[in-house]
Amino acid sequence: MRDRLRIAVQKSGRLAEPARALLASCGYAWRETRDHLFCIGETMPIDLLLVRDDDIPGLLADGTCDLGIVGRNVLLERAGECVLAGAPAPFREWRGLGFGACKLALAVPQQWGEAQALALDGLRIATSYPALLTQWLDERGIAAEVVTLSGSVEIAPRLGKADAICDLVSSGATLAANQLRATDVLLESEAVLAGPVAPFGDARAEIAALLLRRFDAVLGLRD
Ligand code: PRT
Ligand code: ZN
Repeated sequence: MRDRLRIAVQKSGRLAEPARALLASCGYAWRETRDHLFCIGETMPIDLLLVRDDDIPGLLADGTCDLGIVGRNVLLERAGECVLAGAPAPFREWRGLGFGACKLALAVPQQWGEAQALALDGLRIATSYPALLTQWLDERGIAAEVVTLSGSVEIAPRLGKADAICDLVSSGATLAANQLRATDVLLESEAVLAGPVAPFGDARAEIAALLLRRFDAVLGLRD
């Protein structure tokens, strides 16, 4: 039985500041501990754990954190890994939060013609999202090779490591700088509040409900 809610938030990076701003606009105030990894809530029984975004699904899965603020792309990739391994994901999206918008898109060299861009069979596609890409290819019966890279995906075609890529795009400037163009969008992403599949069975349920009401009020005002 737990009577405080623990939320995992990105420590630094694109979602870190807007996530804290959203929590603050809900009337939530906190103080950081000396290690800068844990924040103790002062106005609500909620504590924050500051982590890398990639760690958030795992922290939800093992119960270290109750909720997390993370990109839908990261959450669904981990969910996809679970499904490919034959197990249901132990977490789900609770709310879209309206910031951190981007697309997971397939991109091909700019000089490719339309027909070539559509014929993905037999090609190597570099990505940091192998589960989402594999699902997408399988749904379409496309037999392409998924090349998993942890970073610098956009440069893979120029290095000869892949023919096409599947990566996050926001402004498109990085694709253009690498002479690539987006063809298909696999996922429309934004930051989401992620939580368990089943409701909490203790005092955390009430705290989570209060936080959700405040999120909804703040997000409603922003629309
Ligand atoms: O350190 P940590 O592991 O926590 O952070 P990180 O470096 O893995 O993540 P971070 O902070 O870069 O991104 C966190 C989340 O922000 C992502 O998971 C997405 O949900 C979201 N997001 C929104 C983006 C972008 N926009 C984005 N543009 N994540 C990455 N990018 C990349 C894009 O792939 C490209 O390489 O930024 C580059 C610039 O994009 P363009 O299209 O504007 O040129
Ligand atoms: Zn990361």
